[in-house]
Amino acid sequence: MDLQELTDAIVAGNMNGAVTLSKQAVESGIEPKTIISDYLIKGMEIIGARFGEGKAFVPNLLMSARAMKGCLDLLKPMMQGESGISYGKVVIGTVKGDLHDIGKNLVASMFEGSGFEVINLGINVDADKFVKAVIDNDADILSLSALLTTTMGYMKDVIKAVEEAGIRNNVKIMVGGAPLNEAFAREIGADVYTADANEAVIVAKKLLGKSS
Ligand code: B1M
Repeated sequence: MDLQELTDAIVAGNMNGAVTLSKQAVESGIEPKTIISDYLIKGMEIIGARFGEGKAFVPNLLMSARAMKGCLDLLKPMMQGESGISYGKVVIGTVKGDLHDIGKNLVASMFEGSGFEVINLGINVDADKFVKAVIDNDADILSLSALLTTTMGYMKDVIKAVEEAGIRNNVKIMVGGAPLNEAFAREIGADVYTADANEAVIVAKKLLGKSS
């Protein structure tokens, strides 16, 4: 089958078409992870670039996001990890002021699918809520997401709140999102920056000493 059509359906915001094509791709033996990373994310990148060039608008982004979510809802249950395995607990959320959740949910799904327990706090999460969730769940990892240059700075406030709560040594802090990089992560005192969902899982296991 021609999976370019799936990318096109995401770009066009055609949820039913995208979900049908995702189903067909699974039935033809393509791994859910490959469908997401090679075709769905590509569609979001294309619509994002068009938005940046003034050739697409917020309603287009919303429709593409809805189509992407429909596909992720279908594919996520197919990526569950081996039962009984728990590599650790991850608290994850998109920081205050930021409503983007597709990438963050993808990271959460990959963590779940790889055998982590995930507490997903959603979007627009303030520092106190992150701290409370880490304490209440005795989390091993705090994972922060931001997609806006105007909200990424709030990650520093979250890390400060974690330090002030006296729990900084109990939890590894991972950050991610399109406008971030390693230098920024170092500057705000995070333990690590990862560029995508796959890398996040690999690095998380290393951070907790669960893989070489
Ligand atoms: Co927004 N938006 N948006 N948007 N939006 C961007 C981010 C933008 C780059 C578009 C552009 O101008 N080209 C731009 C930001 C510019 C900037 O900050 N410099 C932008 C803007 C400006 C805005 C608004 C201000 C627009 C407006 O209202 N005028 C507004 C802000 C709202 C707010 O948050 N307060 C806004 C709104 C929206 C929608 C609501 C319409 C919608 C979001 C819907 C939703 O998420 N439910 C939306 C969308 C869809 C986008 C784009 C097109 C796509 C984002 C996405 O889902 N990508 C985006 C352009 C782009 O990124 N190309 C854009 C796919 C996703 C899989 O990738 O999220 O990067 P990503 O996640 C990756 C990695 O970053 C990483 O792994 C993920 C998967 O591999 N990662 C992590 C992410 N979090 C991680 C955490 C980790 C590790 C890795 O922890 C360990």
